[in-house]
Amino acid sequence: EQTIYLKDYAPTPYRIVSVELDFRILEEATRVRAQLTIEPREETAPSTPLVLNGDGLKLETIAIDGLPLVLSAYAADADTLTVVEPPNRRFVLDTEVMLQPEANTKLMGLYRSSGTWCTQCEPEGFRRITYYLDRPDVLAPFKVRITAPMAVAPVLLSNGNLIDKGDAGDGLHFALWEDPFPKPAYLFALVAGDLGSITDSFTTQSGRKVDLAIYCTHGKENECHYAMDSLKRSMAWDERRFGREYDLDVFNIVAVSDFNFGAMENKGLNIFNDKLVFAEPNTATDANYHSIERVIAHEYFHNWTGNRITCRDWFQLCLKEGLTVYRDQEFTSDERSRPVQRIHDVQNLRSSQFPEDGGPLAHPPRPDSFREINNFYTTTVYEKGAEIVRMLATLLGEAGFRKGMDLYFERHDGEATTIEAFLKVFEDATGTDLSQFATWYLQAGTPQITVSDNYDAASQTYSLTLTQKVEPTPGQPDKQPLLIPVRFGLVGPNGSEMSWSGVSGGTAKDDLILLDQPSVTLRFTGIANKPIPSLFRGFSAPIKVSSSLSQSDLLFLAGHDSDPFNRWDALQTVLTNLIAGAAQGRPWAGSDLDALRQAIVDTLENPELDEAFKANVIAIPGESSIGRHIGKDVDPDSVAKARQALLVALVKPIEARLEALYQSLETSAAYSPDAQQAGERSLRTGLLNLLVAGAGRSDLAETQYNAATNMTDRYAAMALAARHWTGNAQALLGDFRTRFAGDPLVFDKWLTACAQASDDGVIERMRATLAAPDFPKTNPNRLRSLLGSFVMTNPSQFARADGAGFRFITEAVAEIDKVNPQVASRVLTGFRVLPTLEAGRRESGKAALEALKTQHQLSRNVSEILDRILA
Ligand code: B3K
Ligand code: ZN
Repeated sequence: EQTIYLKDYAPTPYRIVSVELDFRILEEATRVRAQLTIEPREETAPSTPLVLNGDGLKLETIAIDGLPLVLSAYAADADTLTVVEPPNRRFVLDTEVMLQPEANTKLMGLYRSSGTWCTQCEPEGFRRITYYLDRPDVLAPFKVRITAPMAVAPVLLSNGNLIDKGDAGDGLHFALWEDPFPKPAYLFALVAGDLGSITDSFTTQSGRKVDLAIYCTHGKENECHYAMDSLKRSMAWDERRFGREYDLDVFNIVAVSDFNFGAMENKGLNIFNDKLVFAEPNTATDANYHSIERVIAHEYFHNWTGNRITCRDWFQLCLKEGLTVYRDQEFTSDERSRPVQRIHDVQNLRSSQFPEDGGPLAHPPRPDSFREINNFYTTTVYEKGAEIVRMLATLLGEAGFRKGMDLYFERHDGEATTIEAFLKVFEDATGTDLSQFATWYLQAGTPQITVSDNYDAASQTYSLTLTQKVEPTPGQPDKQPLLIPVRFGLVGPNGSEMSWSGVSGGTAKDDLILLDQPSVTLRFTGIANKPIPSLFRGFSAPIKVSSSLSQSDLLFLAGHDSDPFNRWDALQTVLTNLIAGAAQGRPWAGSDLDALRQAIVDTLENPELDEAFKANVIAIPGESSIGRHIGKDVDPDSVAKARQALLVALVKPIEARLEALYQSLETSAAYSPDAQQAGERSLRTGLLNLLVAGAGRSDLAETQYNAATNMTDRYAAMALAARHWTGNAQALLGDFRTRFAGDPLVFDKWLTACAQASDDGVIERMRATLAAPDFPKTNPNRLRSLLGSFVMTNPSQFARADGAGFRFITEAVAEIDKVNPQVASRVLTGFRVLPTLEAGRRESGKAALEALKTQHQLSRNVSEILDRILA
C-alpha cells in the first residue's frame, strides 16, 4: 500500500480551465457526463500523458473535442483514466460514467440518504463521481446541469447561482447551476430530493441581498430556525471581525441524516449532518444548540478560509481547518461568554487532542506523509491547529494579527496555498520573524513545561524558571525547542496583581513571557512579597505544566486569580492531584479535602461569578482525564474507585447545602437556548451530578427526569442515572426510549447514555442493541453514539481487565469496515490509550488488535490506524 509524501508534491502537467457536468438522475442509476476544458501548462512537454483520478468508476464513453477516442488512445480502469497523448493545446475531454448511488454505503461521492441524492467530496470523493484531477490545487469554475424525476426530486441544487430550470419531458425536470468562483473538486456538491425548506435573507455590508435557505425532510422545517439565526449572526460577525463579506447571491444549507462527520463547506451549498441543524427544546439539549451555532459558523467561515483561499495539497489541511476552528471559537466567545468558551475549548483539547499527541497516533499539525488522508481529519489538525493560530494572535497582538489576516485575504484570494505562505503574511505585515514559531506546525507532541521559582526577600527579587521538553513521537525522536507565549501575572498575598521594577534573563513584556529556549530564568526585581505565579493565563499555549505550586497556593489562585481560566484550572489541578494520588496509593489528608470543599463552596456562593463558570468549577475531572494525568501503568478500576471515593468524601458533609442550591435553581421560565439560561441549567446539572455520584441521590435524578420541560434537563438526569447505573436507571432509560420512539436523533442520546453505563452488564446490553434486527447499521450517527461514546467516554469498561471491551469493539469495527471504513477507523482510534494502561490490559488490547489484523480483510483506513497503534 502506498504512502504519500509531502516532499513529492508537484503541480499537475495540465490545468482544468472549466468544468461542465450533466447529471441524469434516475431511480436505478445516475449517468454523469463531464466536459472538461483542459490545457497543458506552458512547461509541460508535448505528449505528456494526462492521468485523471477515479474510484470505482466504469467509463462508458470518451471523446476529445467531439471525436470518440480509439481504444489505443486511452486506458481506463476503476481508479485512473489515462489519455495517452493529449493534444498540445486547449481541448475538451468528454466522458460518461454510470453511478449506483443507492449502493454507496461509504457515503463518499454521490449517495442516497433517506431517498435524497447528495454528495460528499472532501477530500477524495469527487473521483467517485467522475474522472478528474481530484486534488485541491486544481481550481475551475463549474456549470452543473441536473435532470431528475419531478416526483421524487422536486428540489435540485448545486453550487453557486441558479441560472435556468424547467421541464425536461417524461416526468423529468432540470436545473442549471453556475459557480463563477474557481474551486477545487472537493467543494463540489449536488442535492436532489423531495425536501422542505425555510428561507430568509441577509444584506451584506455593501448592501447586497443574499437569499438564504435551509432544506430538510418535510415536517422538520420548524427545527431549522436556530440554525438560520446562527447563520445570519455568523455572516454579520465575519464582516465585523474580519471584514469578510459573502460573495454569491444564494447560500443554501441541506440537512441529511446519513453523513460521515459534522458538515461540509461546499461553495454556496453546505451539506450538514442533520444533528447539527435540527433543534427544538423537547428533543435538543443546550449542548446541541451550542454545537449547531458553532458548526453553522464554522462552515460559513470556510467560505473565505478554505474556499476563496484553499489548500495546495492535503498536507496543508490545517491551513483551512485550524484557522477556521480559531474563527469559530472566536465567534462563540463573542456571542457567549469568553472565559466559559475558553474552558470548554481547552477541556476538549485536553480530552481529545492531548491523548492523540501523546500516543501512537501522534502527528504534526502539518503531517509529511499519510496512507489514507481521511485519517488525518484529526483533533491535532483541527484543535491544535486552532491553538497555533491563537498563539499567533497572542504574539502579534490583536491589531498585528488582523493586519496579517487582511494581507492573507488580499494576497492569496483565489489561490491554493500553504502553511508557509500563511506565516509569511504575518511576517510581512508585522515585521516579525516566525521561523521558530513555524515548528509548531511541523513537530508533534505536547510540550511539557516545568516551573520552579525562588523568592529572595533580602533583594526583593523573584526568579522564575520555565523549562520545556517534548517527548519523542512516532517518526520524530528529536525535538526542537518551540516559541511558547506565556501569558502571566504575579499574584500578591492580598490577591492583587504585583508589578515589578525590572526584569532580566529573558523576554517579558507586559503580561507575556516568550519561552524560546529549552529553559529560561527570569528575574523580577522590586517585588515586596513572595508572589504566586499565575502562568499560561487563558491557556496561552497548548502545553502541559507540572507546577510546583502547593495545594494551598492553587486554592489561593482558585479564589483570587484575575484570570478566570486559571481560577478554574487551579481547582481542577487540585482535584486531579488528589484523585490521581489516591488511585496510586497516596490517600489524601482530611484537611486537604476540607480546604478543597471550602474552595468549592466559596466559588458556588460568589455572587460575582456566573452560573456557567461555576458549573465548570464543580465538574469533577473524569476518569480518562485522571488516567492521562497518571500517564502510565494506569488501572482504570482504581482510578474509578478513587474518583468515586473523593466524590463521596467531598459531597457528604455539604449534601444539604448543595441540595438547597440545586432546588433554588429550578425555574419556570420558558426555555431559551441562550448562554445565560443554559449556564443556569448546567450549574443545576453539575449539582445534580455531585448529589447523585457523591450522595447516592438517584431520587433527585428521577424527579428531575419526570418534571423536565426540556431535553437538557431530562437527558442530563437520565444520563447520570445510566452512568452510575442507579436502581432506577433501567426504568428511566426504558421510559426515554418509548417516549421518543421514532426520533433518530433522540435515539442517539439514548445510545450514548447506554454506552456510558459503568456496570459490568454494559457490553452485553450493547451487543444486544447492535444485534437487534432494526438497528440501523449503516448510519454513522447511530454507530458513533453507541461505539464512539463507549471507547472515548467509558474507560473502565472499554479497558476492562478481562478484555471484553476491546473484543467487543474490534469485532464491531471488522463488521462496520465492510460498510463504511471512515466510521470504522474513527472508532478504532480509541485504542490509542493502550500504551498508558497497566501491562495486563495493554496485552489484551494488543491481542484484540492482532486478531482484527489477521482475521479480516481491512480497508486502507482501518489498516493504517491499526498499524500505527501496533507499531
Ligand atoms: N471540511 C469538512 C471535513 C471533511 C472531512 C472529510 N473526512 C468539514 C469541516 O471541517 O468543516
Ligand atoms: Zn472545517
